[in-house]
Amino acid sequence: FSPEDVTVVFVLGGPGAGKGTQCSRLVRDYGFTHLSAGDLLRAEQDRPGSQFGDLIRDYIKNGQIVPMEVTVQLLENAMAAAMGADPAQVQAGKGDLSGRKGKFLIDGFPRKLDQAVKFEEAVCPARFVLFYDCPESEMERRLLERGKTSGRADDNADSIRKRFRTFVETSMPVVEYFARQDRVITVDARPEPDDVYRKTQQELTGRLG
Ligand code: UP5
Ligand code: MG
Repeated sequence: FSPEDVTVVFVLGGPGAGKGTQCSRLVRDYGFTHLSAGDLLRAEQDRPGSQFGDLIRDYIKNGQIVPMEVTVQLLENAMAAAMGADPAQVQAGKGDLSGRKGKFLIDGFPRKLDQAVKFEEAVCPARFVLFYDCPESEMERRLLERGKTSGRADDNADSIRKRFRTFVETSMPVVEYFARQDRVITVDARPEPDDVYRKTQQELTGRLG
């Protein structure tokens, strides 16, 4: 996809930082398409006939990062579909996406340095990164609370601990990589959702368009 036609913003932050919560507000007000890598993986896991179902289930439960071939493919397909193209045609190199426009929030991806490099090379460079910064104690509180009703297989104390470890060891280096390139907007994720959103909007002023 060409960056002239397609706008990509990566939305990053630890597990439970509020990425999904803020993305839904941004979708409402700015006309983005929201693509959560985690949601796409969970949908693929539950898709009858998926060859990756068991693999995805296993990785998510253990808070580990699913091999990027799977995730990049799901994101690319979802982007093509959102722009009205047939993903199968695009994969076969036959779909013509030139001139199609799209604005995407890519939530929870890239989580590993090689994914960041690969995606920007193979799919589309990101405009910038929105990073929601939240202490672990607060993220843990939110996830345990959500776990009472979410049905998510990774919203339990054991999986949460593993997700935090992966975030610190593997995903924070991605944020630091973009920060070294001056491409990160950091937003304090501790306040109430509406306050975090107001801050997000202030930071975005002048950076979209
Ligand atoms: N909440 C939100 N904002 C709040 C606020 N300001 N104050 C108080 N409460 C707030 O929010 C989490 C909870 O907190 C909700 O109950 C919300 O109401 C409340 P949410 O907006 O859902 O936070 P989010 O950051 O989206 O949390 P999520 O749990 O989705 O983050 P993860 O990054 O852990 O989950 P994700 O779905 O992205 O990934 C899950 C797994 O998929 C990964 O662990 C990994 O195994 C796999 N994965 C990959 O392998 N590769 C990928 O590229 C992506 C995922
Ligand atoms: Mg989420």
